[in-house]
Amino acid sequence: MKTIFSGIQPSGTITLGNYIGAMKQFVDLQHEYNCYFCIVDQHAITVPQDRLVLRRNIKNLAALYIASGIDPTKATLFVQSEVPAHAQAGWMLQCVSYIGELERMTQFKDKSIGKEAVSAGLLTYPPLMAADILLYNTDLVPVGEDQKQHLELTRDLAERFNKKYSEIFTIPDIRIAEVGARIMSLQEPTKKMSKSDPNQKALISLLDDPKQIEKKIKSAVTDSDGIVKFNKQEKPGISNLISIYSILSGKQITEIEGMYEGKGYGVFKAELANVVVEAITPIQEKYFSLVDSKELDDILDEGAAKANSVAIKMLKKMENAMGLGRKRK
Ligand code: ATP
Ligand code: LTN
Repeated sequence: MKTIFSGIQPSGTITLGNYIGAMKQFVDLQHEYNCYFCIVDQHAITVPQDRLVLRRNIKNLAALYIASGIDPTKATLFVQSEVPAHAQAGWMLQCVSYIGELERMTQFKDKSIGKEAVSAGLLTYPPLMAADILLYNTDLVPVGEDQKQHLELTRDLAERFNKKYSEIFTIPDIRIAEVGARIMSLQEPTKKMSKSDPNQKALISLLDDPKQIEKKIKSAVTDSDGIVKFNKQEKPGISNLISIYSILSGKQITEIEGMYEGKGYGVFKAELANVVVEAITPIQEKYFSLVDSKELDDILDEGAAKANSVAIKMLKKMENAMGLGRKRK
């Protein structure tokens, strides 16, 4: 069985973008692959986090993984900081990364724009991500489109390490969902929907209640011609809403365009709100029964133990290849 690794940051409550672009894919893939799904809390602290909120978000995310359909008896679900090999391997991979290539990462540029102080961790985030992936002999990494550049760097780092030190890493492939790889902000439809967006109206969180969902969709920015037609370039707002409708309902885009011909945005938005509520209500019900349970802690303990036992083997290979420590491990 081939291996999959992917991670989501506990930097807020996951959005419809994370669900459609990442989690929904994970659920489908868990039956065919040996899967590791990670709550990447060490990535989340590359930007300031409140300690208590971060702890809450870690548990929330774990519960949402399972509520969305991840089966912990099939996939290994764990918290990154509970497997120390990630930070250790991340350091070694930082030492094979060049500052120039890290500065070219668009996520680094986007997140540092206009900030007075930017952490060094925000710059050295990609080698930690590479460590996450490479520790598990990963064959495939399912992510949203925004992570493509980080994955290309991961592949470069693995090849560089293999050439310079020892052929120990599997070169991972990237898998991007065919549709929904980039769900856009409801307020600025040319920007991706992000869970850490300070403007709550720009995102739908998986824990929003039906009233909030209805309100946010109603106030989503669109053009003013009132025609429900998919055209990403000229009508990015309505096209984003049509994509969400299509993915969550299973209906083709052309079918949706036909259903709302001549009806205007009001009717379309009201029905889209129903589609979204219907899709996420069962997830919320499962989430609430899990989030503060001992069952969830047990799942994460077991996940960390399994991940540790696998990751430590590759970490030792890396240390041997680079000559760290006094003797062969
Ligand atoms: P942050 O706002 O803290 O940067 P984020 O919402 O961008 O977070 P991540 O934790 O960085 O989310 O990403 C988790 C997964 O969700 C990744 O695979 C990422 O590619 C995917 N993803 C994030 N945003 C979207 C989006 N708008 N559409 C589709 N996929 C997305
Ligand atoms: N960088 C990713 C989160 C992430 C990840 C990973 C994704 C960290 N480590 C390993 C896939 C594989 C993000 O910001 N979405």
